[in-house]
Amino acid sequence: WMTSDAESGRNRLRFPDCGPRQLGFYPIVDRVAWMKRLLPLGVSTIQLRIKDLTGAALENEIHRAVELSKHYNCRLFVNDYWELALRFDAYGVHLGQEDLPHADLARLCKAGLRLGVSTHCYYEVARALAVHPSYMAIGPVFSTQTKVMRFAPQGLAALARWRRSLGFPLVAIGGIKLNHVDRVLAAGADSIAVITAITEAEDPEGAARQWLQCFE
Ligand code: TZP
Ligand code: MG
Repeated sequence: WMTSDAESGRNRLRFPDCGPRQLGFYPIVDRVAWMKRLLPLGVSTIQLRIKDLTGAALENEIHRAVELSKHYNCRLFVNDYWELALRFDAYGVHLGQEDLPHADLARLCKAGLRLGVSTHCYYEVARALAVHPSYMAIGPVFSTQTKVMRFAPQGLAALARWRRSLGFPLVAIGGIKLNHVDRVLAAGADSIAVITAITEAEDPEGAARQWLQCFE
């Protein structure tokens, strides 16, 4: 979980990769109830992003999510709650830049959890590089109503530039709809993370099936 830097001789964190299966279609949901609908369809990467629970309700939700993810052999990234992810042995954790200083990254890494990090600009990519995450999320690619963003949409050209300079798996996020998939993948994303394209779809299961087909 540590690698020795040849030049400086110092040890550095290195989070595990996500295995040979592409991260692919990567829905982000806020409840186990969503996972119960999506995992049976073959979704193999998912993020549980809870912003409205605390205490026992939060713990229970994350615990059940981890159990369900193991049952379906799905890679579950827990957003924010890295200690609960550790306690329940989740596949991985997804952290924003503001979370990084508060998380015990060495402990997470040593325990073998994967780490995804959000990035929105050059400076944040540079910070993410320092922890050698399992993937980097690049966003927002397009404008999104789902989260108040301090950053303007980066667009496909920026995504393609990041692809040329970064060897990490790249997860594109932000305002991405089914009709964008070909262009986002052509720009070099390994995976596409979406919230409303699924959760606000008239037929979320039908939409998820279509997304999964795009990655086959
Ligand atoms: N981080 C960057 S954009 C975003 C997050 C959490 C929201 C993505 O939601 P949507 O509905 O797919 O635009
Ligand atoms: Mg966060």
